[in-house]
Amino acid sequence: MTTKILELPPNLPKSQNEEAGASKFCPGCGHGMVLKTLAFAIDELELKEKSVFGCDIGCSLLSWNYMDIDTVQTHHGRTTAVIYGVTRANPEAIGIAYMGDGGGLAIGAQHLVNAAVRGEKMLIVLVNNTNYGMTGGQMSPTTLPGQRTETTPYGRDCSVTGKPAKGAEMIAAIADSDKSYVARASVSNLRKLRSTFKKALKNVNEGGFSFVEVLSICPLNWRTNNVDTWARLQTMEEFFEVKEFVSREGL
Ligand SMILES: Cc1ncc(C[n+]2csc(CCOP(=O)(O)OP(=O)(O)O)c2C)c(N)n1
Ligand code: SF4
Repeated sequence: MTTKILELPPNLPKSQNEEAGASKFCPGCGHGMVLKTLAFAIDELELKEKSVFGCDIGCSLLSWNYMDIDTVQTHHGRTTAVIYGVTRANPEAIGIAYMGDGGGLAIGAQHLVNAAVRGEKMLIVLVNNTNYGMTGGQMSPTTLPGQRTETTPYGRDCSVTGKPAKGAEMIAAIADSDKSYVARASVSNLRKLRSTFKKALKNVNEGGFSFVEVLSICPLNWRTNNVDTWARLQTMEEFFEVKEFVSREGL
């Protein structure tokens, strides 16, 4: 019986690289879930051959060989600019820029704002785990009020740091609503995340700009067990509204 189970092929999307080997993310990390869900959405829309994937610095760079599609790895915060360079050079391409909240909302914020205002033909996936994951868990723009991190050991004090940045709300306010898709989803509901990615990719395939923020988990730096990790994600979902902010008919 055990042998039979071991013989079953893994349920991997075609757009995921089978030869990448064991996941490089920490056990329980949200990045693997987001990437696999994204790969399933690419498969479903048959966009694998047209897609170009860009990963940022941060834990997102661990996806450098994760997708079985053309991939480029860039400097921290610059993935957005590199990917819209790709789609400007090749307007047929589906550009996907994959980054953390630090890459998108701190060091790469200027590119994010300009890509949204100009309606660049691309999908930006911003994985919000409320900290700088790769460098050991410092405060990021999206760290929750009162959240303890390496650089806020007594909890984030918003009277000193300002309030957390709400990426999807900001992009919804500046993006061209005629050609944009803007949403926030969560790794707590992968079925919903997949349909969100599908709408976002369809919008890009039709020449639009898409932004999907995904609320994700970082048990290593949060120092949380399973129960506390999911409780933290629930707190995030209360603070960061999970919904579609901008959409259009036909997606
Ligand atoms: C120009 C530059 N500044 C700082 C760093 C150091 N650095 C590497 S990863 C990182 C934080 C990444 O956090 P985030 O973008 O939120 O992604 P995560 O690791 O959480 O997925 C920083 C500050 C760098 N690589 N390059
Ligand atoms: S540090 Fe956090 S975000 Fe990075 S791989 Fe580990 S769990 Fe994932």
